[in-house]
Amino acid sequence: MRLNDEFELREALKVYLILGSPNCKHRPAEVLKAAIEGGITFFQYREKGIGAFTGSKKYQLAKELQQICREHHIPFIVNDDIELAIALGADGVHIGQEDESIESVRKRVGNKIIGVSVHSFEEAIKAIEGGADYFGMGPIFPTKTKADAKTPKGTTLIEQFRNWGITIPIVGIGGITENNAGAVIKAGADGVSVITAISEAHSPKEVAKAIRKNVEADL
Ligand code: TZP
Ligand code: MG
Repeated sequence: MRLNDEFELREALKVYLILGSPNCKHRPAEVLKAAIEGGITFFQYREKGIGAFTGSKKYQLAKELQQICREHHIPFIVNDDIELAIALGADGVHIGQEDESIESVRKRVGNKIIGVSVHSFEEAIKAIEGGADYFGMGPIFPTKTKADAKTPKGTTLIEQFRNWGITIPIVGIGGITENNAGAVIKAGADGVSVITAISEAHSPKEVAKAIRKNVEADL
């Protein structure tokens, strides 16, 4: 799948699940399948944290999750690991400010999706000039999932970006649940990125469904 049309990408970003083996109480494949049934629209494989897989275990899990995404026409992208994304023929990558430059990643992945985490106006301009396809912005709310996460900033920066005329697709991230997803969309985001609200849910399907409903209601 290749999603380079900005409007298609914007649509696809509505309910954006991120996970890797450290985030799941149940098998990641089962969580992903349930979340797809519930209505997620985008998936990022992010293998980070205590006990994170490396090497062939990481590759095998990525491949399994990619296959599930393919069967359901859900874009599959990889966090940070550009080599893995290329080896798998993933739909794209998501990178942070500490990773390789966007220009250099673009040379390696061609016209695949490149998502970039941004936290300020300066980072945003640089990322747009570098050719980012969408922004991840957060943490919006407090999160325990990312050890080195910055202080939660709420939805203000997203609102400011929209007021400044920045139109690039944006997903909010950090502490997002079915109860606060609507506020992120109202602020101007095109979608919400969620890890634990879905990955640790008793029913990933029901939570994904509720988030999708609340996102659609405020779009
Ligand atoms: N980047 C900013 S916050 C975050 C990442 C990867 C973690 C989000 O996880 P959760 O469980 O949805 O708060
Ligand atoms: Mg990174």
